Amino acid sequence: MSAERRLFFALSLPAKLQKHVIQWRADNFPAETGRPVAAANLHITLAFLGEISAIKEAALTRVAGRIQGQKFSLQLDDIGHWPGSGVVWIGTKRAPNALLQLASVLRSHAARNGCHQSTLPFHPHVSLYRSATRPVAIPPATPGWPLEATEFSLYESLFERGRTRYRCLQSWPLGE
Ligand code: 3AM
Repeated sequence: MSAERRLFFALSLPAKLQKHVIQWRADNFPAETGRPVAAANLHITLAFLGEISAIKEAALTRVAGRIQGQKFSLQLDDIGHWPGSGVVWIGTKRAPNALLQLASVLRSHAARNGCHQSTLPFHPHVSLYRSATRPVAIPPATPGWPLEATEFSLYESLFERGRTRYRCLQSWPLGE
């Protein structure tokens, strides 16, 4: 029997940037804001696949390996709160085309392989808090950290001992 795994494609944040973000979050939000996302779990989701079979996973892994995405850089200079989903996030005011194209191609391949895709437009973001359903005082700006994306990855989402952990299964380089 092949177990299904909960998977998603994402961009990771370098460890140094994770530390900066976590420190800034601690300095700018009260502890009761919501459930803080662990430093190692900070990422930008490109396409959520859901619980999928090994066969679908293999198909999507093959597709990912054929994508000829380009490297890009962005500024993490935007911030917001979505009370409906309870997410406080940082993002970018100017999403590079290469990022939008990469997400679009991954999401359309995911949909073609039967992974339901949200009808909401793609809004690249790093979730900082979850379960933030009460009003949140949003700081006026982030420090505007730069993020260089040179690869994208497939992650497995695991729930172990009451905690969510993301395990990187495979990464693919982005070209010039
Ligand atoms: O960290 P973010 O918010 O970018 O919200 C979940 C997280 O993205 C999202 O997948 C990422 C890894 O868990 N996610 C979880 N369930 C989802 C669903 N049913 C979902 N995205 C869309 N539909």
